[in-house]
Parts: sequence; structure tokens; C-alpha cells
Amino acid sequence: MTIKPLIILPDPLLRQVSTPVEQVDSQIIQLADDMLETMYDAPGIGLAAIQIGVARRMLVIDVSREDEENKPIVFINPEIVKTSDELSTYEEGCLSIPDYYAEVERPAALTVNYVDRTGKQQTLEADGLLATCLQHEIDHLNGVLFIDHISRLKRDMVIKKFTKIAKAKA
Ligand code: GNR
Ligand code: NI
Repeated sequence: MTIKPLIILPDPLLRQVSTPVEQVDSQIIQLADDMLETMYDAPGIGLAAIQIGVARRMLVIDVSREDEENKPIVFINPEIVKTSDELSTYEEGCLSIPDYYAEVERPAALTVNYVDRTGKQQTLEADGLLATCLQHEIDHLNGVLFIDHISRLKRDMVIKKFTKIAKAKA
């Protein structure tokens, strides 16, 4: 397992649409394990493959509390098949947009079909933080960031700030 460097805004990779995983082979399992190690190291509660530069439809999540044992979940080719009419608001952050947080409203619950780390088709019903995190990660697979769900003024300010930082480092 390897900790990989994180892709940071405004890297255009974050806007790329990821492609489906065709087969869960040893390379994909290795990628999932690297993603988990990178997520725990950050630390974060979720990570999409594109955040370490791999444009495949894969994400990992662990929303267990610190005083609980780890509950890693690997989602391959996730598809949202149902969302609740009820909405909920969470303060979101993103490992690719360090130290910026904003409230985002999303469906409070959803049902997701996906392939697990063993190649088996699964269905999961989620609510609470897991539902929010799943939607945040599935957005990444489509090149969408949580700042796309806030006001244009705020979004433009964040992008401007991170563009400046990237230029100063270049
Ligand atoms: O670590 C993370 N925390 C978080 C908090 C609220 C809503 C979504 C998230 S996901 C984020 C990690 C990340 O950037 N995943 O793409
Ligand atoms: Ni994110």
C-alpha cells in the first residue's frame, strides 16, 4: 500500500469525467488499497480515484467515528438508483480544496448500486453523513466539485485563491 500525492484545485484533472472499471483485477485492488491508505493518512472520510490522478470510476469511504474500528468501503462503478425528496445540509470540505468549507444541500438519503472490492454487485441504502459523502465522491467521478453547489461568487473566489497559490508554487 502506498500513500499517493493528492491532486489540488485548479488542476484540470479534477474536471475530467472518469471511465468505468471493466474488471476488478489485482491492479484495481491495489489502487483501492492505495486510495484507502491515502484517505486515512490525509485524513479524510472519502476519496475518489481522480484525486490521486487516476480517472477511473472508483471511490473509497469510511465514515466510522474515531473511537470505532475502521469501516472501509470500496465502491467501483457506483450508480445512484434512487434519491429521497428530503434534503439535508452538511458543511463539506474536500481534500483537493484544502482548508475551505461550505454548506451544501443534497438529497438526505439515496440508494447506490456498485461493485465491491471482490467484484461482487452490491446495493446500499445510505443516509446521514454516508449519503452526503457518497454524493460528494460520485460528483468527483463526473468532474464535479462541492464548490459547484455553492454561489458563483464564493466559487470564483475559491478558484481565484487556489490559482494564485498554484502560480506562486510553480
Ligand atoms: O474528508 C472529507 N470530508 C467531507 C466532509 C463533508 C462532506 C464530504 C466530505 S468528503 C472529504 C474528502 C474528499 O475530498 N473526498 O472527495
Ligand atoms: Ni472531495
